[in-house]
Amino acid sequence: MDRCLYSRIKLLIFIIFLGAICLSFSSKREEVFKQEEVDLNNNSIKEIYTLNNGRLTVVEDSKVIWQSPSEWWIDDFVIADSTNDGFLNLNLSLWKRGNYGSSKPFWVKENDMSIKNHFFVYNKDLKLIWGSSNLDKPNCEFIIKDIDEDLKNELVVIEGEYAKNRQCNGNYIAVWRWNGWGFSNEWRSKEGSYSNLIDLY
Ligand SMILES: [Ca+2]
Ligand SMILES: [Ca+2]
Repeated sequence: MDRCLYSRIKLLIFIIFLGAICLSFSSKREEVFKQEEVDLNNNSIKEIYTLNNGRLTVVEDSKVIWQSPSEWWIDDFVIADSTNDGFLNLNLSLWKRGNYGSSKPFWVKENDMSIKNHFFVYNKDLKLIWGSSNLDKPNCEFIIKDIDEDLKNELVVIEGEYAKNRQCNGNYIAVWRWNGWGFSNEWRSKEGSYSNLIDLY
């Protein structure tokens, strides 16, 4: 990893530790309302993105143009160019049953129907362009930001572990980068206790 990215990640971790100390531990899961106005589809009319109780609704010109399935729970959404093609994406951290959707590979005999965390990326037309299968470690928080100033965004996440009480305790910070067909892991921190990544915004 180049020195610039490494030093920025060290700074990021330092700020997160400060954030954790100053702001105490706030559970991201409790934050169930978020609203943003963005013209993602580039038709000069801003859409209103409303996350309420795990469900995301997109309204444009008073009409619902997209809504997440009722059986998903969405933790958070970020509108940012995660694929570095110059266009904004809708990026979701969501919980759902089933490792795969309709595209289950033929060599997988049974779909894992436990509820697990996934990361989905939509294009400007709100079409799914990439969706993870079950993540090995759930993301407690994520941001999409150019942390090494190479004019390309990175996906920075706090990874936790699956727990019965749905509490997400951050154990690692990880940096991922879009590689054209998915996200490659660039870096992962030592195990620790991390939270409040969102306060870096
Ligand atoms: Ca629009
Ligand atoms: Ca970058």
